[in-house]
Amino acid sequence: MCGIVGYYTFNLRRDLRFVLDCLFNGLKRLEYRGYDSAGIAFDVVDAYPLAQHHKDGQEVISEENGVLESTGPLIIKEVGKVDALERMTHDIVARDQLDLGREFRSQVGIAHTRWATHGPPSAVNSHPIASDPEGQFVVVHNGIITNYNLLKAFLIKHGETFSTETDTEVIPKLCKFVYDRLSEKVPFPKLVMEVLKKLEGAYAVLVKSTHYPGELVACKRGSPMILGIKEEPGARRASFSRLHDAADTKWRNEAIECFIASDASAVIEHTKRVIVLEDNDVLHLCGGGYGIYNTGGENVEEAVPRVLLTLQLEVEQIMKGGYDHFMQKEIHEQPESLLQTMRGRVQFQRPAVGNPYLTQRIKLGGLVEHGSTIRRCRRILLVACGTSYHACLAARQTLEEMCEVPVSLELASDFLDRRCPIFRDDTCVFLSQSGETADTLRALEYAKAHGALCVGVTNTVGSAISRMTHCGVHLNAGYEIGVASTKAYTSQILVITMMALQLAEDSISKRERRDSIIDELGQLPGKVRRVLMLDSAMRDLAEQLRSVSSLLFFGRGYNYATVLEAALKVKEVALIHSEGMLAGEMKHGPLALVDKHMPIVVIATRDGMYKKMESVIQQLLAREAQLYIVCNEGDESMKQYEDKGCKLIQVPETVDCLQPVINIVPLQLLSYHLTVLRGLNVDQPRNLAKSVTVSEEH
Ligand code: UD2
Ligand code: GLU
Ligand code: MG
Repeated sequence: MCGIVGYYTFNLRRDLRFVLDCLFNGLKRLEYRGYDSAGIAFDVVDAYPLAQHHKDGQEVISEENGVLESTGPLIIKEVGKVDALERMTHDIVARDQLDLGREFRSQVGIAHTRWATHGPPSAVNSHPIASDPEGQFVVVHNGIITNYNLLKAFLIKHGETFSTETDTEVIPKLCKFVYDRLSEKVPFPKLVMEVLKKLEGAYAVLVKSTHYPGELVACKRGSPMILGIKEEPGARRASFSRLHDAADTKWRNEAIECFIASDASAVIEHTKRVIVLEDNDVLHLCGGGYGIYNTGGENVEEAVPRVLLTLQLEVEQIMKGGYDHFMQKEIHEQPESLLQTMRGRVQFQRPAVGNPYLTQRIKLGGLVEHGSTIRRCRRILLVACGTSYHACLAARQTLEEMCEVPVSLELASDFLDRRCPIFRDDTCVFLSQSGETADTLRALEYAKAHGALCVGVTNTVGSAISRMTHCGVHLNAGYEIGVASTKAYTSQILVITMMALQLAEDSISKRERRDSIIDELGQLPGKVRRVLMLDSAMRDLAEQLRSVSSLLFFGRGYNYATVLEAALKVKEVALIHSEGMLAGEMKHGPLALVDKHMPIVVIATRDGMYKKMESVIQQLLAREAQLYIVCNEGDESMKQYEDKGCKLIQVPETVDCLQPVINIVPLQLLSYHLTVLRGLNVDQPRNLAKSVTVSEEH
């Protein structure tokens, strides 16, 4: 959830303007994750100033050290958007007569976008949060410290006073508490490790301190964080092998520039060389070098090796690429993203009849080893939150049909609340676009501890879920930035469907059905491209519906998921009350809501539910509802409803179990256009974050 940005440089002479630009650009890249407030802290005094000599009345600046300074940083924070914070910062810089052109030899800047969990969004509760007015320890934090109450009570007993309502404040306070009681000074990371011992919960944290000028410590557990290292051509990579402190002058001649962030999007414009920090890692930046230690290891004083990866991600990839909004771009990307999800995994041509070696038309590399275990399991549980849960619902029937084992669906939070019984012969599948969704992650930990086989389905290689599961499948749908998930949803449905097909590959009786589904997989991207041509029709529809106070969706069978997902989209981005209803439940309550003022979208594409949906349409018409019917192209019998004032949304036909992939697309477009027409923020709906990496205390 939300974002952390850190900037560290040594021996590179960067001016203040550059430092501020790095921090603010980084925060802007992370905006898509959703946030309610933002803040930064940066040095106004150089920790390693250039020494000044006077020679013949001329000032000469040399690289040897001047006096080490240790003044608190400037901290600026406010509720609202990063842009506003940036303007405010420049006003303060001007007011304080700070010179933007002044070069720093060393700079430690930290920045944060907050999605409040403890304490309402306010300037005071925003991060960075300091231990005291002098800013002896200053911290930014993503995540939740679950035992903060105990720690806070402890610190208050020892005379500390708290100025924020956040859980975060215990971190800088504890740093100061521990520091004040040291008998001799210890290296900065060592001090932070002492504090970490006391913390429970999830965090990604950056700490800077006046007691350790020109040093930065970063640590993480549960929340993501990466380190980008910019290497000058020919530069030697200065990594420490052991814990050490700034007094060690060995690193004084090296130059280094580092960018720390919650994800790669904030780093790649500076460098493609990154290290993904692991849980319990403590990163120390000091002088011209860096060291990574792990508190889970045997010897915390010894640096742990971490691979320096080269990112393939391009800046353009995360830009809007010609579209007005990310959500719009991602909706239109679906023909491509679906193809990517299938690439290298599906044999689109039917094998020659009688060839026994070519029956395997689906190959999900990640499931090969565990396939037989999954086939033998007692039941399959699909665990997810939000949109990912809807994808499970859409594909559940196919999984049941192909595997012939009970498949149950679990909302991750409810699964944990109930402490659902899990057995060693269960297979639990965890779906999350980001792979970092906190509730899903906790559910995974729980199921793993109970001995179930855990399978991940995520869009993010290297994400927590991807790493923690026994096996799994990556969506390969490409970066998804819009907070409202669109292309990940359709790829998720596809992946579970492919999983079902692969698990049933030995079944002769299901062969014909399997082949007909796989044949349609090949047609799917083309059909989705065709349904996207409804864009302007959906815009017109949005125009008609823009001021309704409520919008209902009715569907059943495979398309129960479609109506839940469509309603979620309309709620989360267009901020219109909306509900998706199982049409089979209509008579058990919802029908009471229906009158001539109620707009209702009904899914009546041709599948086993078609007749039942027709009867639903008739009952709704009898109550004079305004109907919008999603039906197949060329469905003549639906035309009669057009004459009765219903509007038809005609979509290409595919095999029943893949129809939800097509049906959701016009409804995604509808919610997108509703949002734009209502003048709302499409990519960052209010109160929502892209990856919800905090859960309600479990
Ligand atoms: C892998 C490579 C792909 C290409 C292909 C060639 C990766 C990430 N993918 O794709 O680049 O070389 O092979 O055949 O290197 N996994 C989990 N949990 C999850 C998701 C995945 O444990 O939530 C595991 C999975 O079991 C597998 C690995 O991660 O061992 C890669 O999964 P994948 O879906 O990317 O695998 P594949 O074969 O499509
Ligand atoms: N729990 C912290 C707070 O409420 C951090 C929230 C975040 O990750 O942004 O301030
Ligand atoms: Mg979501």
